[in-house]
Amino acid sequence: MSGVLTRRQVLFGLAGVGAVATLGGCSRGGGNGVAVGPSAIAAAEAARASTGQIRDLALRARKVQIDLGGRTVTTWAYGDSVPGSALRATAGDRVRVAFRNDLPEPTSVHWHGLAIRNDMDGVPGVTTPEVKPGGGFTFDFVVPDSGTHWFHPHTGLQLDRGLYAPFIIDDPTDRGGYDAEWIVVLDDWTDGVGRSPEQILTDLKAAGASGSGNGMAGMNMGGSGSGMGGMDGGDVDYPLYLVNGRPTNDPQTLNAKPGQRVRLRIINAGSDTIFTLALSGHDLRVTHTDGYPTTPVTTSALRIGMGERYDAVVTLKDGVFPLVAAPVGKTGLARALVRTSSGTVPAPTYRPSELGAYPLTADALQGAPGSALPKRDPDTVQDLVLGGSMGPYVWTINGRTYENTVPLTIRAGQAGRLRIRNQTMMPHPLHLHGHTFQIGAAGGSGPRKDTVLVPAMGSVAVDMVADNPGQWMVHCHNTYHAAVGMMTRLDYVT
Ligand SMILES: [Cu+2]
Repeated sequence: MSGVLTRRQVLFGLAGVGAVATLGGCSRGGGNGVAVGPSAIAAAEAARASTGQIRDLALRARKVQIDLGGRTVTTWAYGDSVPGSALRATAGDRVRVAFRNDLPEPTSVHWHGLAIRNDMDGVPGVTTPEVKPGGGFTFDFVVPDSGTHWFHPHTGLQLDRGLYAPFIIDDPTDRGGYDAEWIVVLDDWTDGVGRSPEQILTDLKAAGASGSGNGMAGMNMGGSGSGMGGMDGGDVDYPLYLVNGRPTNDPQTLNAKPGQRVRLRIINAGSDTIFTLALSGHDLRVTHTDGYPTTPVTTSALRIGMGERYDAVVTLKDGVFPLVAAPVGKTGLARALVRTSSGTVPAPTYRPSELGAYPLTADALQGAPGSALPKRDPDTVQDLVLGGSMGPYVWTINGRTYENTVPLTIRAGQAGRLRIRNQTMMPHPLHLHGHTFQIGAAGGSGPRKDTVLVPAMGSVAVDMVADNPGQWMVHCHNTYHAAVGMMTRLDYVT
């Protein structure tokens, strides 16, 4: 790695510490200025419903060589593979993850979608110490949330390497209703094939500074994957798009029998790519988003932003069927193959007609009965204005980058409403740590989520309850947007 990257990453971490220091709240062990400290975090942990089961898990970040369709690529990953092996636990388990960093740089692990204790959230400089090369950290927390979740670093651009893996939390009351389960992880891939993530960011900044960025680099007007002509999906064209770490010329084959019902657990681990997903010849019956059950909805195609998860049940037909994810506004495809009998495999470029259907997004979903937050008027209403541009390459929340952010605040027990307004020409997946929110009003029909794709020039209001004290990141889940500042915090205050 270049010295420039190391320095930039250090600055990235220090920016958080600096911003915290100016709050002047009571300090706790790690130099953290959170106004609601360790005792509140411990009390919240003690109050979490627990199965009493302890689950010891191990995780190692390391440099690995992987095969991408016949090309040997060196990247960073969890364990031996991309994605890393899924971790699994049951809601209410106390999970202890012995993490070891064998990367040449400091890293961190964020448990995306799990509303766990703040000091285990894995954000260096805010919640959890970074893990030095050769070092380790034991994460120790009760997992409250069943569903399809995942984990990744919260350090620089590391997510745009191979550092991601599913974290599946089983619901002991789930009646199932399916014969098999497939985890489907989508990603946009450059490391070792195209430019490095650091070079991509350098290029985006240079193009932005020279004026050649000026909106154009992000305006992929082809709209080939979008089903909505001209939709601006991201800033970066990637050489490869992957399903479960495999490119289209070497797809994974998922085997089952005709008539079987399979639960797909779909995770978008991409850094700069929204995908539209379809299974050729099949409808998808969407049952969950971000781990929470929804009223089931049948759709031909599903749009999924970075960080979002959807579960869908499919009843399989007889044959061979591409499961295809098209990058919105970009050229290329990601795919796996579903095989229930003999049949011809369509060409790698084959686009199922289902991709042409209007894709389902979270705003078309309703939360399942019992999934809503208690109906309640908000005690505090706060705005998040998403701004920025390609030239200069700067992305902001409330007009500020993270190093100058003015955190949102809330008191423990309050109901909060976040009004998110996107004033840019591209969608941003906004992610809140440590909580789920309800789209629309608490007690309404909207689904519960932790990541919401806010349309270009659109707005979304979400309600949440301050039941997990600490300092929590609120940020765009585009890796490059977050790296240049599209992050803020929600700080509990007394
Ligand atoms: Cu963004």
